[in-house]
Amino acid sequence: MAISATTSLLAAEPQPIALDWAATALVIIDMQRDFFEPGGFGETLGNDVSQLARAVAPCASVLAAARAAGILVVHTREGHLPDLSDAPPAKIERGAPSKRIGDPGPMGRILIRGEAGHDIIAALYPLDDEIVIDKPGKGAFYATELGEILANYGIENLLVCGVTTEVCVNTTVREANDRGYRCVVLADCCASYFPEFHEMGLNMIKAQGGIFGWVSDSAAVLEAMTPETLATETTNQRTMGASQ
Ligand code: C5J
Repeated sequence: MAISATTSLLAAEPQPIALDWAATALVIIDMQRDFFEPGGFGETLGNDVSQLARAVAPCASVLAAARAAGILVVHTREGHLPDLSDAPPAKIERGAPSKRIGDPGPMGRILIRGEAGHDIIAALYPLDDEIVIDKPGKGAFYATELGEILANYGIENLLVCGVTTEVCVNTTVREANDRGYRCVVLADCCASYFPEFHEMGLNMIKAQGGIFGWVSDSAAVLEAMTPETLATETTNQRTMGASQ
């Protein structure tokens, strides 16, 4: 990887990774009311939605740091068109939820674009100039413009946060891995309705020498990404360059 003025080393497993922040995007997956709040899609599936709350504060701290450092921020939302034309019948019919996708609920129709439940939670709400990708599937690359946008910005590395670890986070990381991105999943910025799936979802990414990518956390990112750290890295690299 080319060393640039904005490259620094991020503590991660299975090994630290050098990230060029200018080629890195923060991707925040599906932090929507439909997954976090009672009456939404997650709860209709029988899940304890309170399990996801632990990821919010760490993710908010990384989001604030990324904004301060000028890192590209991308938010995603899982959901469907009001006429359900982008929702496969196999997805709608599956299982025995208390309400199905498109049914009316307390936050509007379940998992439908434009409804209150589809919106991103207040603590992580996108700024007006941030990219929001609406996706009909679990993976953020499937049937979206994400790949084209990342290419236009020269992005090579993704810091990935969001819910749920083993479903949309894992699917997106696998899609990104096949497209050549280096993915770093931030463990405490992700959550699952099933803590054991969260752990295994992370293990699957970092096993076998990082078969799908790396796992790090919010503290490591905050240390590596501050404007001061970036300035120090820049100074170090200038010094190294001068002594060569
Ligand atoms: C799920 C997601 N779990 N965003 N969606 O259905 O992970």
